[in-house]
Amino acid sequence: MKKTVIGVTPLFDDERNSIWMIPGYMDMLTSCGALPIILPFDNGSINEMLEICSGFLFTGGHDLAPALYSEEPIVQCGKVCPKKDNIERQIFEAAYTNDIPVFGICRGIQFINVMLGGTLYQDIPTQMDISISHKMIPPYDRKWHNVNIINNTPLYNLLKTDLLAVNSYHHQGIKSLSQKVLPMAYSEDGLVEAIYCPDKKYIWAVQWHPELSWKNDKAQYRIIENFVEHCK
Ligand SMILES: [Mn+2]
Repeated sequence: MKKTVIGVTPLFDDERNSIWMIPGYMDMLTSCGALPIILPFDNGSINEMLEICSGFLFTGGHDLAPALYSEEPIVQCGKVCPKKDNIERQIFEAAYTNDIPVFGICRGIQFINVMLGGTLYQDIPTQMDISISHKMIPPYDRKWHNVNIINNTPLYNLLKTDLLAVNSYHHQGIKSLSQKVLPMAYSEDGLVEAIYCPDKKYIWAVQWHPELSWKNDKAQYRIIENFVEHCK
């Protein structure tokens, strides 16, 4: 049987002026039987990417440019990457229109929310009254905080649990939720940690990092395996 090809949005290293990738993104997809490919920053090849790829993984990385949700950056906003914002916007719009499966991780959940009209906290510690830290210290394959999974959401139906311990490495998060998505999980301090698009075959995103925990966390592996199954 032919492998399912999944396009992975590129990470960009500003210092080296180079594309790079965290191996976990590739390895977890490979382990689930897919062929992940790192996509280029090539706005002229979106149609070809759609022909080749059965699904797209939106990776972590730089902060989103606040202009994408009509805000000026605050000083605590991190470095942005217009190249990544740009290519991801075009891939997402094409995938959304053509109902191609999409999974978003960390920046990915933030990006999808913003593309569909939502907004972000530019810096959680500055802008939110929070009770837990969302920026864990290594090793990152540990469980760091709990999320409450909402009953009868696709995530609940997949894992059959309403409590999940996850890792957490983010300083931004969803502020206003897009009206085109529904929440699937909240952290105990009220931050949206997982979403899906009810009008699409499969668009899911999580605020945590399965690419760093899938090896020793069966629930995270199952989430990624489920994404790959939907791409077939
Ligand atoms: Mn978190």
